Amino acid sequence: MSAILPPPERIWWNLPVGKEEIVWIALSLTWCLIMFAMMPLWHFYGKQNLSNEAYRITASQFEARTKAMADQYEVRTESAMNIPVVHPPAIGDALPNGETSTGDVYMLGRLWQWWPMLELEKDKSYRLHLSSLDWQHGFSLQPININMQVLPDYEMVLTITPDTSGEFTIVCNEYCGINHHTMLGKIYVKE
Ligand SMILES: [Cu+2]
Repeated sequence: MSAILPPPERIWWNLPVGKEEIVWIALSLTWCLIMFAMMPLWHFYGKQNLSNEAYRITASQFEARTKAMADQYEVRTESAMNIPVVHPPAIGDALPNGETSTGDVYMLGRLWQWWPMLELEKDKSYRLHLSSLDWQHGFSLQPININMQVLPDYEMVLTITPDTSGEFTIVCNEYCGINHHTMLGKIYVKE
């Protein structure tokens, strides 16, 4: 049989299916169903999902809250870029007015910086609020690899408990313009 002859008269879907083909279809269908079931299972048992919440907020509201926190809890500035380093109280810490802290800490993304820098304490919990003042940025905490999309008009709140002390760098991992590669931030975790 060659390609210059017309195809044989036959109805292909009435022909018997080869055994190998049936085996492959059964294998791929089984794998498909396993993967499908893993999506909800892994959501609950994989522990890779961040415990985050999202709220609507305007850029000016978020900027005002971030600035208020930075003004209140600034401990020093980093000489190179003059960015304040802020040491806010954690969830449950006693405040000077006798109340306990809700541990709300703020960090904003904008062209092209993460502001301010945070100094947190190991094994204490915080509610980290993230938003953007202009357009989309990506919060990527290195080297432990926490990733969040940071969008204007939305405030993402992550409940975090740093369990390792040291210096953690935040890089922007959503391309945001000519100085995207310089958009670096810092979180210090003290013992
Ligand atoms: Cu960015």
